[in-house]
Amino acid sequence: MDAPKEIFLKDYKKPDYFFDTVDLQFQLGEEKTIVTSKIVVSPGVKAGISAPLVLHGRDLKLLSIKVNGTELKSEEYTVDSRHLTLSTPPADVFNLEIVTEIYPQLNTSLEGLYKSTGNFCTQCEAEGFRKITYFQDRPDVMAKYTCCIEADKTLYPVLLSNGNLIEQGDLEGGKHYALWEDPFKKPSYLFALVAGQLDCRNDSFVTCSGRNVALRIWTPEQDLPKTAHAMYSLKAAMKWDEEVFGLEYDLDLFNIVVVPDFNMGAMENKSLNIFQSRLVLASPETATDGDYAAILGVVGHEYFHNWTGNRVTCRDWFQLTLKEGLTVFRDQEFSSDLGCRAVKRIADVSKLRIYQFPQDAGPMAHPIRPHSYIKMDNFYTVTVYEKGAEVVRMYKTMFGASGFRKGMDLYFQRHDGQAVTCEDFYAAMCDANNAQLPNFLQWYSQAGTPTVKVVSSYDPSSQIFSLKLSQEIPPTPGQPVKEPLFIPVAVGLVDSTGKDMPLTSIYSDGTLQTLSSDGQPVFTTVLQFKKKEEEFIFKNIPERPVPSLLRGYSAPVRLDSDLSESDLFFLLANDSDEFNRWEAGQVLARKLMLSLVADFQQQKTLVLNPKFVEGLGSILRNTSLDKEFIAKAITLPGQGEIMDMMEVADPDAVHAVRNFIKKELALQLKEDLLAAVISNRSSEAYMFDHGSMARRALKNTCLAYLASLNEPDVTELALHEYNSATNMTEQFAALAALSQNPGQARDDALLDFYNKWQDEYLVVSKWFALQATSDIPGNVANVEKLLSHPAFDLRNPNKVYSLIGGFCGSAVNFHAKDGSGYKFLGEIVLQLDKINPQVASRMVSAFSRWRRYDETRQALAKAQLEMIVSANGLSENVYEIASKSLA
Ligand code: 0A1
Ligand code: ZN
Repeated sequence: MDAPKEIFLKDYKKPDYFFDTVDLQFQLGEEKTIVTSKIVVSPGVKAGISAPLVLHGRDLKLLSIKVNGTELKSEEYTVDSRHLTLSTPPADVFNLEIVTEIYPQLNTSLEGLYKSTGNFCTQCEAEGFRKITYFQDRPDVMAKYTCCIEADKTLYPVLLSNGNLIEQGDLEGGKHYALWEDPFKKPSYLFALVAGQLDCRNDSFVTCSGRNVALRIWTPEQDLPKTAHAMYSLKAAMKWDEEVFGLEYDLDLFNIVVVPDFNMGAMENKSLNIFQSRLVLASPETATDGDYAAILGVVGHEYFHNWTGNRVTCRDWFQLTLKEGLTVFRDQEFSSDLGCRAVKRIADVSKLRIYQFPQDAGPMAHPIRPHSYIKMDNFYTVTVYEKGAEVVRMYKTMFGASGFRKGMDLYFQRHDGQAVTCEDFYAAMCDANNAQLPNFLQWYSQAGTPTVKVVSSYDPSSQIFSLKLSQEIPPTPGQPVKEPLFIPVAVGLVDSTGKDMPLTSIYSDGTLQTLSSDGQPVFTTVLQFKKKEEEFIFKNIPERPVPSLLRGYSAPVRLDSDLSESDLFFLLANDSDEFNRWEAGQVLARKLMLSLVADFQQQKTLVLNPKFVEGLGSILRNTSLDKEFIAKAITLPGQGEIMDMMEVADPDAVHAVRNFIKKELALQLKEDLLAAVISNRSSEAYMFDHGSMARRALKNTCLAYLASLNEPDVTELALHEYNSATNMTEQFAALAALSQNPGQARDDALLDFYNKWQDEYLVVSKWFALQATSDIPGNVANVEKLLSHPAFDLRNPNKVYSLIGGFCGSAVNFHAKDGSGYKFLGEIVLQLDKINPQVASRMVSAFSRWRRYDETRQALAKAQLEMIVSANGLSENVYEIASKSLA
């Protein structure tokens, strides 16, 4: 390995040269592919000084290089393993022509041009274009592209690239070609090419200005019936973006291609999105409600990138959250508008807590805009994406829907066709609203989850209610000291009957703010909390309220309030803010679980607080509540969330306690749970609508509780649900219920399921994941066995994420005290790294929190990390994660 080099945001420099047009020609072959790239280069501001032109390139064989038609002499350029440098390029606009040879059929990294099930496809974000040809492979170099593809006509009947098809025809020797032209300037990471045997679902969309857009989803013929939901999602996304943001699609063609082998979820290449199969293909029989929802969200996400990412892109990769945070925010809003807002918000916040909070508290903690990286691929993180989306959401919370829209309009007006920074987005938002958000930009540069502490007091004689807020941001690697952040805290005050009190004014920081200017009472107000400590005073409050704090989760912080247990039960039963109603239950559950964990560690007998059982029972029986909300409200916080709150994470104790509570609830609420399962059966055909999904969610959650009892009547019930299910959502939930407990019923069900679905590789992936995540004792051996199952393939990322990624998510088995889980992962990471560094690096991340555990586990995990960093020929991807984890 060349010495890994760290790249810093502060070192950003504008490119010395710009590329006006890029004409690419691909001669695709079985042994080799020849790429000819003709670029019109114009010198930047330094014109005349003629700085060297440095092009990126990796794993390329250079065949020829010409400037203005003349082959360069060997002393006019240098080539090393990463660059091609022209020492003295012409001072004026010139033509550069480079011919390279590449070997896509050998490319298992799935980056650049590679083959997936016999078809050619590309993945260029972040820095994959340099594996296709020598180029200034950076997002601030935007050019107009044409792409001519030549290939065997029988093997590769379909030839696709970005933009419009200009010309196609036959060539000698059974070959054919297609010429594509993209009229929009784009950075190289948005380039794409696909060639192969594919069929398509055809549809169309008429845009708000009346233009007809052809929509095509490409996949092998047998999967076409499974593309209906993705097509529905695409059309819904196109319409939504017009209605909510006034953004219209800008070409006459939009393609989505499905590939089984793909490192990430999907990619927003201009007019040629590429998706991994799981995020497009669905039928009621083979995909769950979760899959359907993911498809809607991701199809939306990639489509929304057309404006937020493609038309306006990032100046450099440090700005990634500019496009990703914003686009995640947009897809979250899209899914909320099409489904149920409260339930979606709960799901998104849960994801943030389960995955992002631990990252932000560990060795890989980084701001949503990192300051440095070794491999950019390692920074497509939950921090950049999900915390980034929370930062965008805060603008909307501050400026309201119409103020946010004004900010977006100004952003496009100013920056269409440009590569810009997070400051540009901030400026558009503030300028459009004639406002400033002091300390807000700190969210972009400071890592770590802030804790907001709230102390409340009420004085009946003056009818004043006060909230004292303070904020604390823990130190993170490289950032020992933190500045205060601007934190919008949405607050409502609930009276003793459970109603929101009207809020007339707030007093803070020496100023009085009158609420409700148009005479309408205000029930939720947003406190602008921007100092280390601040007090907010509410006047004319006739009785002591229960404050409902951080409504809708208005900022990505940990809240530490002085609400009592009875306040929380009161909010669980009454809060008008559905998110906070759920949250009250979660806070109670977290407190309860932590105190039971302490009891468990001291070998005390575990006893469940009857008020908690009663609280959840009354939610379960409350027929006026949304069923999916009920399902979420009765679900306990995950094991990871609790471990994350402990001084020393104890997976065995957390596992035991969570199981104890589950069982106890199932025992005490058995009648209600049974009733919910039975009354939520349905013989209707599968529908992807909120009502049906909510029904299934509640039924499946209740069945999972019941299964924890491991009683014959419940096993009977689960078996009945399994056999009578007509859709994967219910069938898989029943299988999961049956497989909770080791034994014959489990083994039989798993075998039956595999036999039924062995020809559906996406379903087989679920089957892998279910077994991998299992908490049954000694599961390491099972997972090891599954590695050599004929359906498993280390080269397919989706299968790796299901089996190995799934395993790393299981608290008890991955963290097995004998170190067998760690050893298993250590060995696999090294094997994977030879095949696909990006995937290996995602897997090695499971070790990064090793310091959170007891000494025995620490030593075992550390040994694996040390073994990994010292391995020969390690990729930069894995090196970065492993070495930072050890630092
Ligand atoms: N931009 C895509 C995700 C993506 C990122 C990196 C990739 O390769 C390293 C591939 C895809 C999105 O946000 O959907
Ligand atoms: Zn994205």
